Amino acid sequence: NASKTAAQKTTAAEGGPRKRGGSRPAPGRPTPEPPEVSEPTLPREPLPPAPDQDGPATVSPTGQPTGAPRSAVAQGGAYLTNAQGTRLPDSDHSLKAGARGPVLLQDHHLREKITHFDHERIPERVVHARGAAAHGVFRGYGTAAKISKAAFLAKDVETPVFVRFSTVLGSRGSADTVRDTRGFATKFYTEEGTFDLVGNNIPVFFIQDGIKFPDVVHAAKPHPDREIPQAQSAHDTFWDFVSLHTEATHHTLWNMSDRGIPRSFRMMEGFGVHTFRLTNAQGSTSLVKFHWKPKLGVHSLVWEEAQITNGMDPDFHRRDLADAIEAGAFPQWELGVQVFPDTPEQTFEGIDLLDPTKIVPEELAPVRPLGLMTLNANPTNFFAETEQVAFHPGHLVPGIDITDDPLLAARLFSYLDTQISRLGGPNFAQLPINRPHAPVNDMLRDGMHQTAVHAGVAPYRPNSLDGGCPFLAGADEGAFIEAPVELPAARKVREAPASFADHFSHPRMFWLSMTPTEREHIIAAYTFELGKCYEQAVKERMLTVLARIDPQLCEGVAAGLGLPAPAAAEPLADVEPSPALSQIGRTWPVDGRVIGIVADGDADLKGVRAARKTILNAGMVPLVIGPTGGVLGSRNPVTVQRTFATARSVEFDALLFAGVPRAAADAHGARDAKAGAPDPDGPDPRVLLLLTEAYRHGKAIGGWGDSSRILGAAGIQEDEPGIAFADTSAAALKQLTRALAGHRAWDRFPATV
Ligand code: HDE
Repeated sequence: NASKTAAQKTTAAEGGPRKRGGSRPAPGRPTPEPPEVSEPTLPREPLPPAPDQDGPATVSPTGQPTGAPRSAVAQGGAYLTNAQGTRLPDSDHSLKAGARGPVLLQDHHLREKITHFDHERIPERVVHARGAAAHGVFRGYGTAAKISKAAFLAKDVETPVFVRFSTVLGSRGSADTVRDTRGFATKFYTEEGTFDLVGNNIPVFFIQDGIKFPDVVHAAKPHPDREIPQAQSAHDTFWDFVSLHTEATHHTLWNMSDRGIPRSFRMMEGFGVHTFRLTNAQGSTSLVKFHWKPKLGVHSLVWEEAQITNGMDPDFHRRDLADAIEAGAFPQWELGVQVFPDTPEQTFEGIDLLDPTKIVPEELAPVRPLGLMTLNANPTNFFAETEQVAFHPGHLVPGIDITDDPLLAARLFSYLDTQISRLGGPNFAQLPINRPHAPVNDMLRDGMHQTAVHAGVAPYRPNSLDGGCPFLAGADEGAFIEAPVELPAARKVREAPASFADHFSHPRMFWLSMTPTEREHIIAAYTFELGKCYEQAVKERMLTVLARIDPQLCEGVAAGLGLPAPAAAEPLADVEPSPALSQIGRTWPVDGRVIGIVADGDADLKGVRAARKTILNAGMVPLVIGPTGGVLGSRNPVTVQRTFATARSVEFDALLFAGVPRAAADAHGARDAKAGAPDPDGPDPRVLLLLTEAYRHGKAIGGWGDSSRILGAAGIQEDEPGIAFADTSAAALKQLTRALAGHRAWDRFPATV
């Protein structure tokens, strides 16, 4: 969000003080200027007691508000009560027969407190268990009326949304930066009912028919005997399945590409995957594929960076999203559609639109923008919102309908079914996060966790006792009427259309669309994953699959595995590349990028202060990395935000050196087990590690004064790509920012394919 001042964007990412509870600034309302923030070790006054430590605060004993927002604290009243509202005198001691005596079964407060605790967890999602979410708004550009009558698209209106991003394979507590597909599910609370766009960051899927979903998920989940490995596909059962089941080839190739390890949820595309059918006010229909395009561009981690991040900060993506929103740097995506004529064949340029393993290249059908989504508020409570949100691809509104994609059909069944076991019954739509914003007037009654008190006696139709109410709506009253699609006369069969048998033309198109660097990454990813398999037969079979995509890919992976590369069994598909699929070669806004400024007490601190200001003004986040917590310098000191002990390269998009910090002989963590105390004249080894990792990961590295000396210690040449040293901090930053716009110094990566 370029309109926010840079300073407004820094509070959370700099580790600054958090607001208690949720933050929901109204869109457009400025976030207050952040105070200078510090490493937690900086001496300071003790924190004042939190309101709940300080006695009754939010409401007075007579229930009068005292000023603090109720939503910001856990307590809704002055006194602790049990679940029945009875005030409690003690919540720390069980009721006992004497201080040293047995605990009494009659202690209802004890039983209620422990019983509730015992049931605090609900089953995690069978897939997409780990996720993070945010609230926001979607504003239609009002350009969709020609193709859809859905009011939130066709009119220039603002619709509240809730978006949940997720990994697919890992458990709720798994790491964020694993190689996996990411879920991108959006709930639009429209005035005509709730519309859920339950998509992924990859536009194709492993299977063409929903009946195969348990197979692919069983193969990809950890092995059932030892339950390893967690949250990844690098194991035998996954590769066993996908090497036999070649319709998974396209999706797997995307997973092995950089798309499988996104830099941030904010930098991912989203796709509806299936083809949908839109209907306009005149009743004409068109087929569409939904796309989310991130304003910050599509960026990925590099593999080693992703692995280090899994250990350093398993919550990396979750933290990144929440910090950006809390700091006012609201992530944005444009929603767009590729539009195709709704012909009986349901194909476009020979591509079967009902086959979810195929894409339509954007060069053939451009993505037409329909509106802009801005995520501007973090959830107040993870469980109530992120965990309990229930998406369903069948939550549709007038103007948006499904097609006969056989994968979508199974999903339409599955999501309702899964919510019943996950959320404990059929009334999950009454949970606050799932409640439609359109008025609900259904005849669904009773069931587990019913929270509505339905009046009246006639929840049935027809009735006379409620005066015949409620009435049925027609199209003019906004009813959802399924598009009256002609169905061909057909036989009942368990078959797929002939076009579904093509499993290789689109993987080949994807491969051909990649730059040499991206191809290197793909070869390395397959080599890693197959190298983790124990079964030789699985590796060999997978190589025969890769040979059908491209011989270079197959040879590269075979060489890494130490196996012979088989030749393709059939001629390779003759396809054109689609340049839109590559992530490399364009420039993007540097908004929200994190620059680590390395300095110690001897550094040019005036330059550090100036650099901080310049970085903030450019909408980026400066983090000063110093030898210890506290401050650098005494007059006009600079606050240290990360220390050599707490910082790791993965947190930064670029590094800026204000000097070359030397190793302190007594620095814990700076000593090598074998070498003992580091060379007192050399750079601190932890800083050297920062530098070498950032370099290996293609990050921009710069500095001023004589700080370029540090390059020599790491064996880096000053004239290499993405290396930006200059006389002043301003000149170095200028070069550094230019390099950052391309995301990484791609020329630094080897490209032999
Ligand atoms: Fe899902 N999927 N899925 N899926 N899916 C679920 O629903 C399922 C598929 C996707 O953040 C589950 O509420 C079947 C494609 C997302 O809460 C479950 C099939 C796409 C999320 C389910 C698919 C997705 C889910 C588990 C094949 C991309 C997370 C918990 C027929 C277009 C939503 C839940 C969230 C979640 C079933 C295939 C995306 C079990 C049977 C294709 C983003 O119902």
